[in-house]
Amino acid sequence: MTIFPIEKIRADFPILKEKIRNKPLVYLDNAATCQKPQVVIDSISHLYTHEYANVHRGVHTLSIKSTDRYEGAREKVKDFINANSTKEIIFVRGATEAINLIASTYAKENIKHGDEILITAMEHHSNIVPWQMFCEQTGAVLKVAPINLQGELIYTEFEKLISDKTKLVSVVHMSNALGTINPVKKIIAAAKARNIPVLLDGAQAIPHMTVDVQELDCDFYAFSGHKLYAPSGIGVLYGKQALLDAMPPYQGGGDMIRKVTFEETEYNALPYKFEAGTPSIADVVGLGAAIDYLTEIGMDNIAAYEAELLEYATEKASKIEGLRIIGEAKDKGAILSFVLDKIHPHDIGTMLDSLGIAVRAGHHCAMPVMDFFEVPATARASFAMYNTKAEIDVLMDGIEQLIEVFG
Ligand code: 7TS
Repeated sequence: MTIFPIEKIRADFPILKEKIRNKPLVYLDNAATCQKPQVVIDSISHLYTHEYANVHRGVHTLSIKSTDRYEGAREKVKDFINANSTKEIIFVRGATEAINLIASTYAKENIKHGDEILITAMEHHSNIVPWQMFCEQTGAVLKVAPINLQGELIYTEFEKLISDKTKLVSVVHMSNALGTINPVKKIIAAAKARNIPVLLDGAQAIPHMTVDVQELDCDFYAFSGHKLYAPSGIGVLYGKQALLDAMPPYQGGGDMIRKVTFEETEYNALPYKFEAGTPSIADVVGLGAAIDYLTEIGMDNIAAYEAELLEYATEKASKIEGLRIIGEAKDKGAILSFVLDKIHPHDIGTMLDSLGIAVRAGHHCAMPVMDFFEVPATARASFAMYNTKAEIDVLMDGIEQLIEVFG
């Protein structure tokens, strides 16, 4: 077994040296967004210092350099998720925009009144609300596959909900509120058997495991850069080329056209057809740098290390009296959502902050999950590859202190 280079990795993230309230920062809010390694910060600074200009527009040296960097990052994303072609990699603002893009292009073209869109009960709001809006506008129907008390999809119920009316399956790969990793291969196979396209919301899965879109055989895959050690404001929509080719454009403007007259406009080829306007150039370059960094460490190594962290945290948390873990799926990523008897999650969050520990307290943009578990909110510790067992000890000691004082 390779030894995970945790000390080196920690040293690569400057913010981890910060003190919060005079305590060493223990950053456990990685599901909301994770911190950035120096190489990512430097890549942005380098671009702005030496190579910055607009992309796809100029013949001048800086524009060529900037375009090379930008398109080079697209190549890196393609390799990272094993897409077939860079034409299948669309840069967007994040997972939210990727899903909204599908709702306003693919869905608009292919899903009509009475047709059904199938999601699960553990979705983030960004994979619920765009479909509700779409259904309101078109008369399509949103179907929701239920979960069990462990926070797992009840697969048999999911299967029963697939019918000839289903025109899109859109499910989360890994839940942000529960940590559950869905049986996406099974889901995709079941949908494929009826020729139904599948969109995976990979916002949480992407930083924690190897994602191979060809092996998965999903039709669309959405993720955000900022949860993948890359800048905020950039994300990716992967789509199979044939589907993307057939879809109408998303936004109109510069770069997405080949020819414009007042009578008609001819759209650009993929992937530019979906990238209207000046993109977030430096953030794309930062995403490329993050991918290089992660590739060097190896996603499988990261997954193995984080599995150890989760196991350690779960074992310790299970021993704390009055602590209830929300989300106990067999297949689970590095997220520990919990509630404490008598202490509101927001108070947990505030009090842990006074110890230098950052966790998220709230509904995690998954209010239906909170309703299902009959809790107003949870406290959530979400781990990244730079976290350690020693930090988990600090968290657990902090929780014990809270219980002692307020429980
Ligand atoms: N899907 C999932 C599963 C998510 O966890 C999130 C963000 C999104 C979609 C939306 O991503 P965005 O980058 O477009 O905002 N999740 C969280 C979270 O758990 N806490 O803050 C944001």
